[in-house]
Amino acid sequence: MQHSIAAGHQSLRNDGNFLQTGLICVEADGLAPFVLLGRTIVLICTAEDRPSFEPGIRLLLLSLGKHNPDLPIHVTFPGATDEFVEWVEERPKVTLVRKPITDSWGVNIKPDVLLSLLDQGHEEIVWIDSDIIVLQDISPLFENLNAETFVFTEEALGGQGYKDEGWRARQWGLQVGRILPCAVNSGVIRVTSAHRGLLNRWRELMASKEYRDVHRADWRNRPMHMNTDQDVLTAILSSSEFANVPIKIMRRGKDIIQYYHHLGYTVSERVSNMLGHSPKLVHSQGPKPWDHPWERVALSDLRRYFRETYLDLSPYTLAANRYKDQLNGDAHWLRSHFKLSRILRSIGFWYPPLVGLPLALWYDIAEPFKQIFRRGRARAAKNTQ
Ligand SMILES: [Mn+2]
Repeated sequence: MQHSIAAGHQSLRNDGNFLQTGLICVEADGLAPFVLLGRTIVLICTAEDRPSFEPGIRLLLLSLGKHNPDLPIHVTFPGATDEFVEWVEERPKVTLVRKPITDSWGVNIKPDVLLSLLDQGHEEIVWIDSDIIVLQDISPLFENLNAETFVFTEEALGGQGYKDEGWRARQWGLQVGRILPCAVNSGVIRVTSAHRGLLNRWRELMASKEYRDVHRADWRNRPMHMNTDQDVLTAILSSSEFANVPIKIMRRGKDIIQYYHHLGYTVSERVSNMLGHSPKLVHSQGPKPWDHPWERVALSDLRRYFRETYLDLSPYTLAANRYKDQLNGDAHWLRSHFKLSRILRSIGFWYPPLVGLPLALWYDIAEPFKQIFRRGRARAAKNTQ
């Protein structure tokens, strides 16, 4: 095993990988665990293969640097430009890898990255998606957990198949061992070496021919149990094989804002946040504000106007605005794109629970009516068959 250790500076390997803990810099084929004052500490990791996600990665790193300055972060980003590499070099806690971890890049990257980091000796790893901003110290979320506890986030309310009830496991042909209270969202997950079996199983199902074929075909025809990595994870955690893995669910609205379409940040979540239960993370699911076409929408198309304005009022964008001067890139997307969003941002004092509250109120009230209408239409269609 080759290795070299240097204090206080970064070293860049020929293949473009560098590894650094901030205190000691380790360059090795098989890595020692990150050790701080003789104690193994949590490693944060993310990976991204879409170059257009660079603003998201920057915001994740900036926000972690602000709220959890002691945590080491491992970033796999093959699309990193030289300018990005230079920017990362100023962040002593960040390790950037520009080489893809496996050939099977894409949908099954999460178990691959986590297993590879466990192989390198890390004991506890927290995966965070590149479309998440940390709003405050996240360490309390992972305190007092035993090694067996698997942590994941609650799926967004408007997410596909929010209620699972063992459905995904059955569709995969697995025996149902428990019913999860909600579908899994894999935006934030915590694993330890106790979860190797689970991660291997997750990787195995996503490497199956069936799953790969579905992902090669038109995404609109994907069955829900194979839609993304988190649907597979929901199936596995519900299966009898892994039914006794203890779980901790980070709650939507309380621990993390799952900003996804029109139910991304409900009135009750906003009220509870105003009363002091402030979420520690915000997740920009669905369209990404930094990468959105932001076309002009006529007021006559009210549905679309509201939908676009709701995205423009995202608590993710409001949180991102604090880092505007440190983004080193295009910060144009942070401005208001519609008259209504400009007004609501200023009368809400840029305070996330207040900004967007009128639209959330509208959607919360409209939703039950929409459901009744949908059910009625489905019944009518059945009767005419
Ligand atoms: Mn995400």
